[in-house]
Amino acid sequence: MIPGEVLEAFSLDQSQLKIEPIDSGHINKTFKLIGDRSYVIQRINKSVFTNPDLIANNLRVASDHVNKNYPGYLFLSTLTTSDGKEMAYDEDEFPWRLFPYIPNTITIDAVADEQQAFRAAQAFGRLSKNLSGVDTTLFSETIPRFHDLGLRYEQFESAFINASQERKNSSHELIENAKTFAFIKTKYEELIQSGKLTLRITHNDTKINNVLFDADSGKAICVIDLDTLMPGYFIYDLGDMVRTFVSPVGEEGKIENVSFRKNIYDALLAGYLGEMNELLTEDERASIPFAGQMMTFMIGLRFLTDHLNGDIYFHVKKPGQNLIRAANQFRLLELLAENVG
Ligand code: GN1
Ligand code: MG
Repeated sequence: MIPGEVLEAFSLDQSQLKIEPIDSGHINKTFKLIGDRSYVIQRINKSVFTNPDLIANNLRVASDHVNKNYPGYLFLSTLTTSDGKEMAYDEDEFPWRLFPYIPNTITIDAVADEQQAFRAAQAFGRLSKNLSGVDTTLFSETIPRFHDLGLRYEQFESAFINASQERKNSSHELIENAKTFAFIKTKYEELIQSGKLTLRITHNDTKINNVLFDADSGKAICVIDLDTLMPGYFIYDLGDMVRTFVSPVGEEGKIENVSFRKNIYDALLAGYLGEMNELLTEDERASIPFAGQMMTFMIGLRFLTDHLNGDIYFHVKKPGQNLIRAANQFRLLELLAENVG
């Protein structure tokens, strides 16, 4: 499962470790290594992250900044190989990196209550706040134009043009649905062009399962999955929290169980704004209600695009899985349009 040369590079002894896959990501491969000291090891998807050194560079800049300015803050950095590198390459040239496993922590796939929503949103807000003084030009985009909704819409349109008839048929209804929400893309482009949003360092993957909670106290310990920590707009982080916190079921859940929980929305906003409110401009605050719709539309589109493309980007375990995800997201989008704004 994990190439010997990689374990060796990190001076890990396979015979002393139990290896368990961690199944929640759609892009990278992740394993828990259980032993006297436990770790998390991850293989980076090199077709998605075509320049993994950019990730390592961003994380170095970020960790230097927070360690210097906020010494008590837990920023999860990678452990280095025996020759001091952040990544070890296997024979197929996949980069791997190693993290310490933080004992007694858990991740969750759906928010149970307001306190969880508040704590998780506070954790993501604090990361951005602690990075607000850093020079954003020191960071690179690890995936160019990652959250550019205009680009994502174009990718959807060209996937439609190139899709097989079978894939088009199976997603016909969702395609029509997506088109009715195209106004969100227009609104996004106007907002970006207006220059009203400040470029900040954002996490860009603020799903609820990217927060580690203490298993006993339920406190948020730190945020994880920092591959897309890079310049972005606050609506990306806030929006992805809305997308993944407000419904009692995640993006794989049954469509009839998707719902909008106003109390959770309010709690997450309170947690995030408790950290970020003072940094946001008045114009930015005015776009708070747009954030959730924009990100939910974008991720829904990305799942639909991948279905049309033949499931080449997000990991799928069964046929039609991207379609289920997209349908779930478009249902949530309808609910957000009715309830927020
Ligand atoms: C991917 O692999 P994972 O689960 O951390 C994706 C995110 C999506 C998310 C949807 C690099 O994240 O943008 O929001 O799936 N990451 C990348 O669940 O595309
Ligand atoms: Mg991720």
